[in-house]
Amino acid sequence: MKKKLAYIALSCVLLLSVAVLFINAEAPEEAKIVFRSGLDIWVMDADGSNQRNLTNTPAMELHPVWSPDATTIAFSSDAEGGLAVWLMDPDGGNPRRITDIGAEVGRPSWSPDGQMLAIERSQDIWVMDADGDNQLQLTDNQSNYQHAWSPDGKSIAFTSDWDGQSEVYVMDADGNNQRNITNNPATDRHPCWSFPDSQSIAFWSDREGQLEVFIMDIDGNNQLRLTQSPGEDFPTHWYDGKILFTTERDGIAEVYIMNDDGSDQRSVAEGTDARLFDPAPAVVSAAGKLRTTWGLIKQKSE
Ligand SMILES: [Ca+2]
Ligand SMILES: [Ca+2]
Ligand SMILES: [Ca+2]
Repeated sequence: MKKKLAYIALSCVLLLSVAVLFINAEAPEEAKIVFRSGLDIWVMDADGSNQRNLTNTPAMELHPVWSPDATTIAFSSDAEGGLAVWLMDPDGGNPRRITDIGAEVGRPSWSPDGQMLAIERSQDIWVMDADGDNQLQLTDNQSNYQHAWSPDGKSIAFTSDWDGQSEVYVMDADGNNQRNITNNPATDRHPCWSFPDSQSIAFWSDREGQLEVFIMDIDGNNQLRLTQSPGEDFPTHWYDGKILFTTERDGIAEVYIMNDDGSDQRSVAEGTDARLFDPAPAVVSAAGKLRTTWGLIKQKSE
C-alpha cells in the first residue's frame, strides 16, 4: 500500500531538522538521529525507535546538528530571551550558550573536521572555534544565509541577495575570495555540495519558470537543469553520484532520488518517515552525517 508522506519543508523555515549519525561505521545499530519536533530537540535510533526529548523546555530549541565525533550537539535556542547558538552533550546534559543573543543568531553547522562552527547572525555568516572562541565575521552585508561547508572543509557556499538578485556564492572558509557563481536574474539558492569531491554544487532555481534542481561546477561553469516538473524540486543531499531531492510533482512533497545526470528519478519516501530526509542543506553539509543519511536512503530505495 503506497503511503505518501506529507511534510513541511521547501523554504528556509524548517519545522524539523534532522541529522543522522553513526557512532562508527562498524556499528550501524548505534546510529542516532537528532531532530527537532515542536519546541524541543529529540534523538531516536535510526529505525525511529527509542525517541527521547533532550531539551523538554518551554523555550524554543531548533537547528540541531551532531559534531562529527558524536560528542556534542550544536543547536539554536531562545532559552535566555533571544536566539543564540548553544552546545549540549548527546544526552542533553551540560547545555551551554556560546554566542551572544540576538533575533537572528543561529543555524550552526560544523566544519567537516569538527574544529569550527559556522553560524548565521543577522543574515551574515560567521565562523568560530567549536567552543565559541575566536568569532570571525565572514560576510558583512546582512543578505547572506543557507550556508554550507564543502566536504573538504576548504570553502563555504551560501545564498546572497545583497545586490537584489538571489545568487549562490562560494567563499574560502576564512571569508576570502567571495564570488557569485550563478549570476542569473532568476532566483538561485540553497547550495548543496557534491560529496565527497567538493567539485560541484546542486542548487534550486526558477530560471526556466518552474522550480527545479540544477547543478554546476564550483566555478559556476556547466550549469545544468536536472529536473522538469510542476511545483518545486529542491536538492538536499548529493553523495557518490546520487542526488536526493524533494519534489511536488505528485501533488504533495515527496522525497526522490536521481543520478547526478538527472536520470532514474524515483521516489524513496514510500513507507518511510520523511523526517529522515528533511531537506536541510546546512545540516547535512557538515562532516560525516551525509554518508549515514545516504546509507539509509539506499537501504530504503533498494
Ligand atoms: Ca523547548
Ligand atoms: Ca540569480
Ligand atoms: Ca519542478
